[in-house]
Amino acid sequence: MPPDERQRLFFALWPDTGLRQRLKQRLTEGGFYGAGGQPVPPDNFHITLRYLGWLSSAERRCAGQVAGNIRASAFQLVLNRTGYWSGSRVAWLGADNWPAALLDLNEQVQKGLEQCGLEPESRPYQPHLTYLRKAAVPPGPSAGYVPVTWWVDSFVLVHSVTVPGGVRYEVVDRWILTAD
Ligand code: 3AM
Repeated sequence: MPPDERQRLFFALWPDTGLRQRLKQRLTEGGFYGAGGQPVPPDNFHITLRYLGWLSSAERRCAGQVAGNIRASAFQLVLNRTGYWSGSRVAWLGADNWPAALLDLNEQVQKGLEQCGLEPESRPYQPHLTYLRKAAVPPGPSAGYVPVTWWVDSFVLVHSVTVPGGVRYEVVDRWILTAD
């Protein structure tokens, strides 16, 4: 990357291919695509850990060093509920209970990034997996949705590239979470 070229980046939890298909299948079977809106392509499914915005190469290097210094445990996520934010018109999958290990990972990321001179995230962390954008009405109660279990043993840095008709996400780095 040329030194002065900025990239739009974020840290995320990144499902593997099988999990992406399982999530899509559960959403389809539960009728959650029936209420209109713009489905997120399964290849783009993720849970944002921290949105970074447009970073210079030096900031990206710093963020990478922060990620490399993190010591956090792998954890199991049970995505057992759906939700909808009327402000952003986003429909999402979430959980009634988030593991302490995820919140610890998020905190380490937030704290570490302070040393990169990035603006701290002002909003509280609300983990979610967006599956529908521009949804005009809530897609329905969680009742028809069958929970999906996800063993999370890494997190990634993602480059968000605007393409005709949407966005393409490219994983540019990955860090392993410990097994304990
Ligand atoms: O995790 P989701 O897909 O809901 O909305 C953007 C997307 O959220 C969010 O970062 C994720 C990866 O693009 N995002 C985009 N711009 C943002 C901003 N300025 C933002 N989050 C916070 N501040």
